[in-house]
Amino acid sequence: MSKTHSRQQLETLAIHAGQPAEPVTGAITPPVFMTSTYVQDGPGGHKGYEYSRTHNPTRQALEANIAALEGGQFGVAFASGCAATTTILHTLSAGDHVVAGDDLYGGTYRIFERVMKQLGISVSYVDPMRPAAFGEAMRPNTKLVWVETPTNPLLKLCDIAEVAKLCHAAKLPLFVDNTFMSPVLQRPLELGATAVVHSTTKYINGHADVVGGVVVTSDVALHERLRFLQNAIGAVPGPLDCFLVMRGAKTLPLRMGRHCENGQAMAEWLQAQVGHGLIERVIYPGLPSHPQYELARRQMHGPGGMISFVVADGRLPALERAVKILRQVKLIACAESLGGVESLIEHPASMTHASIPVDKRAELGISDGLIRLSVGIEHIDDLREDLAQAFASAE
Ligand code: P1T
Repeated sequence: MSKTHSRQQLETLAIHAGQPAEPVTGAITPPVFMTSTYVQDGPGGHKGYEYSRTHNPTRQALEANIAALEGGQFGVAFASGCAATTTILHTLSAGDHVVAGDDLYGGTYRIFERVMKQLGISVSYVDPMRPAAFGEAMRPNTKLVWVETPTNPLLKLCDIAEVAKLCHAAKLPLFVDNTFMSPVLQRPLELGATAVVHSTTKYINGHADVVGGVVVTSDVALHERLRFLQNAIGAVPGPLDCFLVMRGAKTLPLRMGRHCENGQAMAEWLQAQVGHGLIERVIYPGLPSHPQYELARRQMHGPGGMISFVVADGRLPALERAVKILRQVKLIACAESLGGVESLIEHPASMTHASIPVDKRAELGISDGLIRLSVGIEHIDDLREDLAQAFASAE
């Protein structure tokens, strides 16, 4: 990020960072460089672009834009959030060890357990709400610390600054998956993280039409290694996807404001129903009932649009009630993913977190009655009305 960038506000950076007018025509919008290769004058006679897996101007524009939003120097874009995670983990070697928070997106857990383990990389999972736990789990062969905050799906928080202190003392890089917050609501690099990871599929793109990922860091050596691996492994996003994510990112600050307003209003409405038969518990960092409400206020610039709630056993068991609700919603879509303009609802135990073994899910608290709601930016009255009619079906 240039000096000019650091003086600008997020609303401005979202629209302008990494996107100067195109030099040939003056086009205000970055062109989609839909090309696999670049013509050279002769061997080695290129203009800095040889092949699109290695360099693509549309991808570079996106990388610069997201880096500026996160307040980092370098962005490295990937074909998905999982591709970003996998490529990061390829900075490790057999025999290395990772300390990670114990509540993670199911696909991230699957990469740790069913992809990296086979390659000789081990992972210890710790309670992300207890920073000291990260220090206690570090071993001589620990090479990397990984957290999501808020976690997916239980919305536990991790004190990034505290964990960063422990990582700095141990000279370990701290990676923070900031997908649930976006750079608008949480600034991990400013809190001491080495790198930020995003599934851009979610809030950054925001329109449910792209799968993508990005890593942002100001660490030169890490950036060089990731840049090498991005090209060597090749999990790169196509130029049209990069263009779409960049277009989505222009309204990120505006959208996050509405996600927070709707999220807060929805969480309060749900909370008011606790104890009346259907809803047992609501988990949302903007509610004083969240066990880390104070940390949320300190670390986050807004509570976000993700709410989890637990349906109680009634005449029917919680699982059946949860399924009824998810089948009955009409405006809110029953679907995996989150962070788009449209509201989505899902059942972690059978959908996003089905790849976590049953006993592990039970241990973590991902119960059969747990429902996760990604509150979109529709009118809150319409969203509440839809949930109310779906709840009525599960009485
Ligand atoms: O889906 P993909 O772009 O590969 O991103 C993976 C990923 C990484 N990190 C977090 C915190 C995530 O939530 C995800 C993807 N999550 C979902 C698809 C979901 O519904 O939770």
